[in-house]
Amino acid sequence: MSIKDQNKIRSLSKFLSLILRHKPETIGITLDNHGWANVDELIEGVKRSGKQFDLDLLNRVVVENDKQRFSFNDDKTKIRANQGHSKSVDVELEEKIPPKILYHGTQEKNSSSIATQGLLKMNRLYVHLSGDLETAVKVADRRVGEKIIYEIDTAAMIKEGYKFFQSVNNVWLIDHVPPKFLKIISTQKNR
Ligand code: HQG
Repeated sequence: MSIKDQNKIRSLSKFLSLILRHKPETIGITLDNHGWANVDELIEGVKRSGKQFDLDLLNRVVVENDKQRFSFNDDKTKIRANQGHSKSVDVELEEKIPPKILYHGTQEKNSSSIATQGLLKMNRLYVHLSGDLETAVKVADRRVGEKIIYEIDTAAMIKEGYKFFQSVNNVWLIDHVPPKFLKIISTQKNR
């Protein structure tokens, strides 16, 4: 696949994340209560917005996606984002016991607020955590600035009755992580 081709798919993926997680109204469509968009309406809407788009490209965005961000329903008439929403939808997340440690990467500038408030979901429906350190570092590196990585003591949280959910693309999600369960494991310059 050429770089240009890869960039086109990546840019469409970003646009679909906007539509299917945050602002379906951008292309004049709606999501149902479970976050599903009608595939035909989505394709027509994206085309109306001026982008070249069709079912083949949509299939490629879904299949080639590095994080498997999107899923079709069984008969491929509907599509939704697997996680990351700010729009209030129920994507039927599975409640699950996580590994003993999960990770969260962010910017150092957030650390004093996190020290007092813990990890908050901010504009999304959940706080996003990862099962591996590498992913947390990548998440932190999405934004400019010194990064900081937290370890979350999930075993202690489970003992206190906290519920964890996992999306179908393996992102760990929770409502809130209070500061007492957080441990800073790395602070370093990234730019
Ligand atoms: C921070 C991407 C100050 C939090 C990624 C984060 C992820 C606080 C930011 C997914 C805070 C919210 C989500 C507090 C949390 N005070 N700042 N008390 N509590 N924050 O984008 O986790 O590629 O909503 O640390 O890979 O960065 O789009 O969350 O920095 O999985 O699929 O507030 O988005 O996935 O930012 O990223 P975000 P996130 P995709």
